[in-house]
Amino acid sequence: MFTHAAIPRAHSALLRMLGLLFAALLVSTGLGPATATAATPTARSWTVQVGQESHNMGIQGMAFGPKEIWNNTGDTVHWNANAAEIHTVSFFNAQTPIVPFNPGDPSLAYMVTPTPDTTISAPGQFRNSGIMSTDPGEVMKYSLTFTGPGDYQYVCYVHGQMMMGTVHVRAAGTAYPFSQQQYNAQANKEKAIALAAGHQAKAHAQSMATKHHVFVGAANEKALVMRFIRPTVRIHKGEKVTFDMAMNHADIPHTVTFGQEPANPFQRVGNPANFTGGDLSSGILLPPGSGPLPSTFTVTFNKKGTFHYICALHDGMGMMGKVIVR
Ligand SMILES: [Cu+2]
Repeated sequence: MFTHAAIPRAHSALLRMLGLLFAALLVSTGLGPATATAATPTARSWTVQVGQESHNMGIQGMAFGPKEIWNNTGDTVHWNANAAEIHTVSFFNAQTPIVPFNPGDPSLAYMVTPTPDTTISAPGQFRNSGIMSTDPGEVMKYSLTFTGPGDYQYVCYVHGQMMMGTVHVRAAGTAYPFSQQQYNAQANKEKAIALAAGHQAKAHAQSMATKHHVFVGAANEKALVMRFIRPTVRIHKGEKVTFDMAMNHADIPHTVTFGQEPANPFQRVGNPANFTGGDLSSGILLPPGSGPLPSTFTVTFNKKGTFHYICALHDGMGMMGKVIVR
């Protein structure tokens, strides 16, 4: 398991970003009433939640809460990280398009690089939060003051078209259609929708899993399940277990890693055809149809014992399991 103490922060952040390679296919609330800012006496500030998660982090939602807000010129919007999963708040344009997230590609560095501006005056201007998460060391809060009217569309580059939002900015003095409390209620609704979608994906995977066929996460267009589905299986010596990405209908990478976690999660370690304990790792697994990397990992257990494993990318969210061999 990676810990913040064991490896440098930048390394950890890179690995977590790698944990979201290709994810592009696919918020508790309430900071109280809006308050006036010093810059403009009548300006207000608004809060939007970024992502949502279940209490145990096993389900990660892919929505802004709320997805749309209406404010006025001079107002400021604060986006608050609301989950361990990484997200961005990105006002994109033709030069900084929404394409599959791959932090390893230098031409996509714009996706993970924060812009220094604190204001935006027209739709089409590029602004980016960088990687947001409740994890220490990542961006917890991102703020922009809107100095011109328009409909500003933004995206989370990590999750692409599945996670978009809009800020509608009108002339100063225009009546506000909703209060922050109403937006908070909308954010709670977004959270409930995302968690329900995650529970549904998990339940479906559970109905298909067997002791010889464990699903490595599950995902749909609203939520990611950061769990092995049947995390504990009991088998006999000489039997196989297949770890399968097939329940991920959104692109998300995972690993199956026994023993020592390799420094590079892409690295394959050990011989899965004859596992008798020690270090064994699948390397990065991707959902079927997501590219050249494998979507399954089959292990033959040739020794009695209890063998613990993790997803090297998401163990911090509790993604781990065990195989008990008798
Ligand atoms: Cu994982």
